[in-house]
Amino acid sequence: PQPKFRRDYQPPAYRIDHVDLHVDIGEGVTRIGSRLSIARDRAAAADAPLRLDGRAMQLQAIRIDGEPVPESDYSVDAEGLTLSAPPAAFELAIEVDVDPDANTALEGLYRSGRILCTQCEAEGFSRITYFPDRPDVMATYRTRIEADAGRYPVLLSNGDRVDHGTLPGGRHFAVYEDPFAKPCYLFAMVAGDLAEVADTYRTGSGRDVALRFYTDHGSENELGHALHSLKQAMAWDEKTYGLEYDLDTYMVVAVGSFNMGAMENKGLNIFNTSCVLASPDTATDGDYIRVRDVVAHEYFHNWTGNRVTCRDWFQLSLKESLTVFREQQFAADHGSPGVTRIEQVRMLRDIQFPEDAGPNAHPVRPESYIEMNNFYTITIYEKGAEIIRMLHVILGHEGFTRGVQHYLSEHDGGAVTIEDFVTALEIANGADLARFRLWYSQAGTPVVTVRDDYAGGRYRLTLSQHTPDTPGQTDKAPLHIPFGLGLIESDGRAVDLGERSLLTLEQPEQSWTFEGLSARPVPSLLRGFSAPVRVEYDHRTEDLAHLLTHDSDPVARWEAGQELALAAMRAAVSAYQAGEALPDPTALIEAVARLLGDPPADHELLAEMLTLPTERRLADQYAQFDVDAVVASHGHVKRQLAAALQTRVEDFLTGPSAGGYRFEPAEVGRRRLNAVALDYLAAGDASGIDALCLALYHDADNMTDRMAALQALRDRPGPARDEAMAAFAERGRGHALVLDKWFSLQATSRLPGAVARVAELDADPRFDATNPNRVRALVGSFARGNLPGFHQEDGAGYAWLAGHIRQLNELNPQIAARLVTPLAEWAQVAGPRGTAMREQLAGLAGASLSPDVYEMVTRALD
Ligand code: DPP
Ligand code: ZN
Repeated sequence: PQPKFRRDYQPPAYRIDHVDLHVDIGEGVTRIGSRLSIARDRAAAADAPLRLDGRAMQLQAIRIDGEPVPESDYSVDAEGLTLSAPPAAFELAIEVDVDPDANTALEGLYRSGRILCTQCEAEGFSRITYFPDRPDVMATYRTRIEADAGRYPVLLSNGDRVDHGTLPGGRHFAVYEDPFAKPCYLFAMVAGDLAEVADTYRTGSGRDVALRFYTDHGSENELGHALHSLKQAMAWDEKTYGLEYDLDTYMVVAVGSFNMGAMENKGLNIFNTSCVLASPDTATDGDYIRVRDVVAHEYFHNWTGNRVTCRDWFQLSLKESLTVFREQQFAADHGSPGVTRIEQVRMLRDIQFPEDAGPNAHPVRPESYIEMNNFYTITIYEKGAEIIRMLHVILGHEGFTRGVQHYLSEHDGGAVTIEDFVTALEIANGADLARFRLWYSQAGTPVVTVRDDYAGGRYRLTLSQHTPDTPGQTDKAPLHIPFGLGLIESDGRAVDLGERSLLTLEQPEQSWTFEGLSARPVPSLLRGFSAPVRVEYDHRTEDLAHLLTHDSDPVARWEAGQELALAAMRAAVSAYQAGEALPDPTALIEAVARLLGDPPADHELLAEMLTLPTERRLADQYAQFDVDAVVASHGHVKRQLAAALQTRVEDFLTGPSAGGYRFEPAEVGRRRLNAVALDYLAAGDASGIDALCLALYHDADNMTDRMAALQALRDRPGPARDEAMAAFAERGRGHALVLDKWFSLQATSRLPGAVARVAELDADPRFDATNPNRVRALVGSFARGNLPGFHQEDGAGYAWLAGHIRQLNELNPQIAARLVTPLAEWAQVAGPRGTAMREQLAGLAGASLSPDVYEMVTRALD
């Protein structure tokens, strides 16, 4: 497979202004007829060929202006069809057959259970018909779907339904028109026997929008939260950005087999059930939050992505990062802003920083790709959103909002670039973002090193920056880094820094001096996590304890606790490697005890502050990490802290809420703190903990409490665990998302024999390799969430994962490619384990691979 390069972009030689689709769903085969209104671009040569992408389809007929095209005028290969010299303006009619039942890649038209549905981003439309599958070809669509009325009573596509009726032979049809020109990746259609839940939203300008949500019969009572969230998102976008919805109908369909979380198809979102269904009995608070935010995310795409889309896929972050940032703003407005931010930072550090330090490091605007699906990464999405957040900080809320509005009005209906976006912000603000642009082109996490000294009332702070080399990129330039700063005095009060609470670091090194201080202040660094960088500073332990008690910035305050814990864990790692007894984390225990003496009022924030850094973050402290030392040290610190805190955390245990489950911040905080308490009590092996968890499991009236009990029991062999797990498996009968949670608990359990256990689950009749959620629950959870299991010393975990990659390479290359990542970290894993991981990759490289897996494997071996 050959890479595509950003620098090779050429505008399309032919425009397609309108697409008329006829989808005739049959038994097995589906016939798709398209009529395309095509015109040659004025800039193109008169003899320019027209290339149409198309895969996994059988061409049945091809006509130009009604006349069959002679075979000499076109050619077909495995990737598409070329018309050698078409007229300047014409109508092209094509008929193809596709087989949705045989489509396990879940791109194009495919079957999920009893539903036929589509997924076209990034390049799935070329599995539906021959078409230039690129986002800068924008057309209006009219779609007619015809199917058996009994099996497929509901027929949906983008836009408004303009016609429908019955046909002979028990069949029926529906016709949809989408008046907005769109790229083909936003095309969608659905056919199935679906339950509908409907509502109405009145826009700010007084238009009524029909909201229609669809799901399999039996789960319609799990749509209320998503519907409510959609209305919140619609109102929020009007209030915050002045953006209204533009069609008369907004449809959402839940499907059980879906590669992504959800898809923002114009007027017809298709969702993974895991991101739309929620009921107290089946979804945790975390799931409720995810559903709310993904529903909002897809809705926000209607402007940032659909009305203004991407010119080419190198610009993917243009729509994703801006939409993720809008989603983050929305989430902060509907929950605890501090906790929302902390969760983002945790994910960035645990997943994006390692990606940026490994073989898959790539700029937020990549220069090349082999398979675009491999670039739906945490770097494009979340690091991209951090870039947008920095723009928000630099330009200020009003300036940023004005800039986004200018961008949308300037480019409405267009397919544009990241450069167009940054330019629009510059114009709307009279700003110069020349250096800032480097964030889009340089990969790797910058390191900001902090030095300070205090003498005679003057405090001097020096920041220097360096971005490490990444594959294909060396000698990076200094970036424009907004650096949030606080200075805390010994009595806990913050020095008023005025404008210098946000420093601008643009040079390799810069210093700032603060005068008139009576004593050395404690620096609160990178407040709000104002830039996606690593901070290196020789923190004094007493400073961190001071910040943990006094910092008014929730992120910096939380971070102080994380740093204290990491320092304790690193000390344990050193002792472990030297063969010495692991030291007690005394400073950490004292600081946490002080925190509990004067805890923040926000229970969710307190729970967050009591949650230790993950093993993955500890591992990320080392260029190469020692698995055994990391696992032992993390466990040691946690057990020690748990033993010391036992009586304190018992106060946080709460029974079931009065009046049933409510998804609201105070209740979420209460349940979260309860879960943290159980976790510590289990880690400290508190007496009676098993019985306590089992009772909570049985008494719980919601999934959050139930999961808290199960998680606390997960690594504790005995009758309580057996009983709770068996009862939970029973609950999973007939509810796929609940069963996924059961699989995930098994996969992440630290009990001995982890690989044998997951291997047994492969053969479990409830495991289904064609369902991405089930694969993520078993294979993904094990490889990403079970450090000691995956890294089992004999290498069996690596071999097991490689086996799944081989199988999925055939079934669903997109999912297979994602599973390569844990093995691709081989260079970061010390000792024979790293070598064994590499051997599995080398073994995969010898097989016949899909482009998706090939790209991931070869990059990891480079
Ligand atoms: N559906 C995915 C998302 O919204 C890809 N666009 O991020
Ligand atoms: Zn998105």
